Amino acid sequence: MSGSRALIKALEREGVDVVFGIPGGAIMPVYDELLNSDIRHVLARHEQSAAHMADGYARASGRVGVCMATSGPGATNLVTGVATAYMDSTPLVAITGQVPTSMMARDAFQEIDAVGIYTHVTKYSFQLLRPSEVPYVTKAAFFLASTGRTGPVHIDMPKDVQTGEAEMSFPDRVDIRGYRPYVPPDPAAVARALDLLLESERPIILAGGGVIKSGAHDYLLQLAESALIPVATTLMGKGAIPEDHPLSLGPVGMHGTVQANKLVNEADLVLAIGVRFSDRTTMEVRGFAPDATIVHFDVDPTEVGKNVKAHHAVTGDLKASIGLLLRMFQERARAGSWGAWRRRVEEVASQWRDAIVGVKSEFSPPHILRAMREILPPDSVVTTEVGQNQMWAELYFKVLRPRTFITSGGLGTMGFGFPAAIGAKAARPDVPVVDVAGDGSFMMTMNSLATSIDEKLPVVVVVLNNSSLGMVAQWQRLFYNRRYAATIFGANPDFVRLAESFGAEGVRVYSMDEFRNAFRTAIRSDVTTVIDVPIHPEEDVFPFVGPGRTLNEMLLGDGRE
Ligand SMILES: Cc1ncc(C[n+]2csc(CCOP(=O)(O)OP(=O)(O)O)c2C)c(N)n1
Repeated sequence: MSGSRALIKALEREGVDVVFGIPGGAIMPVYDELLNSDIRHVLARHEQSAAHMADGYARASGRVGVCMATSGPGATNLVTGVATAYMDSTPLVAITGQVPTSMMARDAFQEIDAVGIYTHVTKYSFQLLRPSEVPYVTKAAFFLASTGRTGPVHIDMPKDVQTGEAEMSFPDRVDIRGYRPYVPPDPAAVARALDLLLESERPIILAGGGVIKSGAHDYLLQLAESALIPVATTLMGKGAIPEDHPLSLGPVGMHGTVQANKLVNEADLVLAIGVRFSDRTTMEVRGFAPDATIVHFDVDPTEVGKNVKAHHAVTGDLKASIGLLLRMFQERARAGSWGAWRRRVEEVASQWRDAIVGVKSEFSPPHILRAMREILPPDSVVTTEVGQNQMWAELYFKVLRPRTFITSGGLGTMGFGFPAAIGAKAARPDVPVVDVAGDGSFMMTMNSLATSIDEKLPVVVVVLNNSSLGMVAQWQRLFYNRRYAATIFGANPDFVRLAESFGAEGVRVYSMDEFRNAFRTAIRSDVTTVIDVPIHPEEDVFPFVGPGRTLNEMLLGDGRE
């Protein structure tokens, strides 16, 4: 059997149903073999978008996303998408073609040291050198991507490895020396965490993306409800608890909610679960929860103490750890504790829960996002681009289910949201998928309109159109004396006609009523719809914790701090 046939067979054995990519000379044998398979191929229009599609697919489904590109420029174009996945721990397998082994290290046409590049943005980068290695390496790639702290894995496949023949044996499991991803929690460490929790007077849970990835959200909710502890999240943790739940405070951070930022800083214990304490979450780290004992649960021991000193840590499988903590809590629970803290939490939360701060009109992004939530069924998937659009979504779109909010939290990649939405739609054709976009970000990957039409993967793009690189302009308004260096667009395309030229629907709205009508229609449409929402160019996102500030130094946009 050829290496290409073995690769496709190995993908089939992993249950892969869709691959996102673009072919080229150095990967043609694999593409040819794809024609003999039931695996669907979704043709992207730029490899970066192919990787974002695989990422969106993976995050929406909980499965491993697969993307594919040719050597050289295909491999380099794919990198941003793979790096985005790496920063957000998305399980991905990225396959790149490579020049034949006999041509390697000769600056052959479209040769690039892909392993050298990918090593820095993946859990592991494999280079195949013999066809017989294909089954094992593919199995190992999926195993690495989907276990422990999940993440992208790269396979570089020279063309002669694709065409070469070998006796293949497909392993059912792989054993990778030194890699033991499943670590059960240490019961003594969990018991100590519970002691600290029960000794505390003002506990708060900080839930991160790890809760969603590990599937610990049900245990988390039961723990919060049995103990009546408030739950704040990170940006990546949105959806770890339904955000309309009375115990949910929303996200913490640069653009966190007032209640979450305030209460994290008043807490005397932070139960941090599956978080990496990103600087966008903690802000000035010396002022982060200054009076709190930090108890950190994470699958990845290298996260403990990396950014914030943990007083106590429990490392290992997060779902098992939180499940055990819940059981121990239920065995030892004291009734009626934390009453004064609960009253304080409710006092702050009730004041701010439904607040919209610092907007210029009733037709502003926070109102748009609220209207989206009212209209969308709870299990709809929302992706975001990067910039103000993302932060408005963070603040004002309440996520009700895990895996329904997909955003580039770590790398902050403009252009992520639209292809990620298309990937999510491939995973969840049964639910509406919406990308909350800025005009700048949308212009980075809007050629994916062709993919969404061709492949019948309809999504809705809501372009919050301020004719500028809004987030950078906001910083210029606040910190650079309104000096707009390279942030104001002169000529934006007409997004309605642009959409129509691809065979998509386009509509422009000027009021909340028009938006609601257009959005209701769009989420039922069987073609992609771009809704252009011209907004006031100086709408800013608030609350805002400025760089170098602590979480309780929030700007509210109306002169208030
Ligand atoms: C690929 C990439 N380039 C540059 C940036 C820096 N950056 C962050 S936000 C932003 C502006 C985004 O503009 P737009 O997409 O229109 O969204 P808005 O902030 O207006 O909502 C820029 C340029 C980035 N995050 N990603």
